[in-house]
Amino acid sequence: MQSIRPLTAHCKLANNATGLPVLTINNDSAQAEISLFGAHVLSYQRHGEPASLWLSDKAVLDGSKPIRGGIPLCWPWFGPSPARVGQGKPAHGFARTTLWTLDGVSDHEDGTLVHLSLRDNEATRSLWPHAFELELDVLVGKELSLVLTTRNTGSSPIVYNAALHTYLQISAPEAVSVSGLGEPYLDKLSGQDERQQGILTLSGAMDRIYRQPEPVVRLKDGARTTQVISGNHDSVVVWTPWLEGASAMADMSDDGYRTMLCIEAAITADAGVTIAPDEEHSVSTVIL
Ligand code: TA6
Repeated sequence: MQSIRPLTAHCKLANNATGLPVLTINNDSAQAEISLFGAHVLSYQRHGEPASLWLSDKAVLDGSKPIRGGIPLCWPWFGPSPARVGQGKPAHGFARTTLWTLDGVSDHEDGTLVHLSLRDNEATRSLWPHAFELELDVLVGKELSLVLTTRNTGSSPIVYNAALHTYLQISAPEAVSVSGLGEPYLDKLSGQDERQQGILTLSGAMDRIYRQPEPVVRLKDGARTTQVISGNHDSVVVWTPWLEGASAMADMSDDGYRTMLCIEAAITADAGVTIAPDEEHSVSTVIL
């Protein structure tokens, strides 16, 4: 890290080895790192506990591609670009590969609050021809809380999809189970609609959109339980690439799949969410 600039008693801004600005937070409850490239939470760890988030040991941190791990923000679409946007645009949108503006950091009793924003510009309009203001509020405390707010600053309605694509750290796939996902899901690997029977365990590649999740999804990993509490989403995505997927990715070690599981608060409905001019919509997740 170079040119370190203290912003508050508990937060510093510095450029990483490749020049990307990264916030480092270390307060009474936890430590975390947030890259301004993508408004991407790279790490979060409560003091005295194992890390909550997984970051690939091969993650590319120079701004040349999306970062593998942490919490990428998929916005304003999820997955491949939908027909209404035009095919062939970057997967998961452009929020995760754009440099955001740091609007403010403040220390509070319940943690350190970071406010980041992104407005439309020539580059974003070339991919998505809309006027918008996107804001991310991150609270780093005994819990990690993210609120992603989309504001329509244009004169016609906008439609968006999104995901807070959270990579959770696990000890081993055999050690974990997930509850609170609800029953109906789309299995993206087979393209079939299925129903979850009981709690979810892991035994192979999985890419699922759970369409009626409970507000709290619980990841049990041995004696540890992590709660993912989300709001204003329409689905929860569960993804693990397993060995076959991991070995096909340049930015993940072959055995990387053994220590991560994505549980993502998402807006995945084809219709997305429509926001009228001057209106806004937020989607949120809390890792507890
Ligand atoms: O959230 C699951 C997913 O959409 C998968 O289909 C999988 O490909 C993953 O995200 C990672 O996408 P990325 O573009 O980051 O490689």
